[in-house]
Amino acid sequence: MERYKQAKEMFARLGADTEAALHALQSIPVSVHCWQGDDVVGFDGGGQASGGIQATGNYPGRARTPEELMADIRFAFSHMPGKKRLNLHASYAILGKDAGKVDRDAYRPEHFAPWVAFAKEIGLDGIDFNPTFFSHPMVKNGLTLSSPDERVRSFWVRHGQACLKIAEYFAAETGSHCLVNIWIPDGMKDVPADRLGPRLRLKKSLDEILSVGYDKEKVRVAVESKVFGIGVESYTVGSNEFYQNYAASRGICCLLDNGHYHPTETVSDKIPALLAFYDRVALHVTRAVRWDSDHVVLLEDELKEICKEIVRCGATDKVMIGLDYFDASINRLAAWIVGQRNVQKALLYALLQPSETLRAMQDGADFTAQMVLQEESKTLPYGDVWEEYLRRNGMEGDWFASVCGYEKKVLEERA
Ligand code: RNT
Ligand code: ZN
Repeated sequence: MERYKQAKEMFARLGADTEAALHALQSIPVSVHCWQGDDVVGFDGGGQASGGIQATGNYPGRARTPEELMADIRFAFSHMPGKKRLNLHASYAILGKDAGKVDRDAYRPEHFAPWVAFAKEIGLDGIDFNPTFFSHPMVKNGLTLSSPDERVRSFWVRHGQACLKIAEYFAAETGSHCLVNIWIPDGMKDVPADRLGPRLRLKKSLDEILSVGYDKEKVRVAVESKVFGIGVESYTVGSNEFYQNYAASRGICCLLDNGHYHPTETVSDKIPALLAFYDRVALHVTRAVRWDSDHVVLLEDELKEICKEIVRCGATDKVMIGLDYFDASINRLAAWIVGQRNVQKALLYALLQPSETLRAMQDGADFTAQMVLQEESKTLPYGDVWEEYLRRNGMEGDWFASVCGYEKKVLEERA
């Protein structure tokens, strides 16, 4: 408390309001991915993730059933401050008596009813959704929506359509919008002979999915590009240029995953570029390390830069923040909590910038003062404001000790 008071004064001197920042932080939703809890396996029989993504490691305690995953989410979320949404994949359908009978192209809202009940029970802000175009026998030769095989292509179109209906159900039940993010693994390991054909088929497939008719207020559709995947290094059908043009021409939005670009490209710079044209931008916050795009989110410079852009563009309600990483080599709940808290920390850091002053300096070409203020602000006591945030959220205890206790009591029993 004492430290917070001092910090408040120090920030005020540089022109930042800690009370306003704490207030704002409390209301920015972060959509937490369900798939960190079980290494992207899901419950519909797909098994280990495929399609150029991979969860490596075999730390004990992976959630194997909906009950286990829900218990883990309930526990992990209790250590995540702020507003939370749940980000589900279609492969997390709870099929019950339809298991083995109903395939992904025919999933219905009822297969997700337990998730809705769960989201309500733990008081979430909403549910977001992802059709699952991987880990399934109908992925043929690495292709789904861009497949030249009409049986394959149409199967995945039906899957996309089914997911829009399920998203409408989520929105109706939760009273909040539902972001539907389309990512497909389609690509080639080696030099393709035809780069246009698959893209034209993808375009046609997406149009067919969107033609199903859905409530555009409640269901927000996004497309997620990627530069390459494991085993799909030479060509990605759903590239950045393809999806940005697709989204712009169809009135949907882009999802930027910060693990999906060339190493010197930054999502922080792409956010304001897109906001000049789009009402909304969706994010997958992750951390790329060499060939992997999905390491646990740490409090790094680019994460701070991303959050600064969201805040100083006045876009906290335009940028839909979601998490996307999966680490099977460490305690999965700790991984979850570390990543979610780091996004919150980076948002707090951004909210505590003297943004207006800095902007005026830039416009006045006072670049020296701008640099000085930016650098001075870096060593202000953000940690003390963060501690106050945790205190106000009733989360000032030792969360890691609590996770270790859960590991002993619950996770180790799953062996
Ligand atoms: C893959 C994409 C995609 C997935 C999730 C599981 O590279 O980032 O978003 O990680 O849908
Ligand atoms: Zn992603």
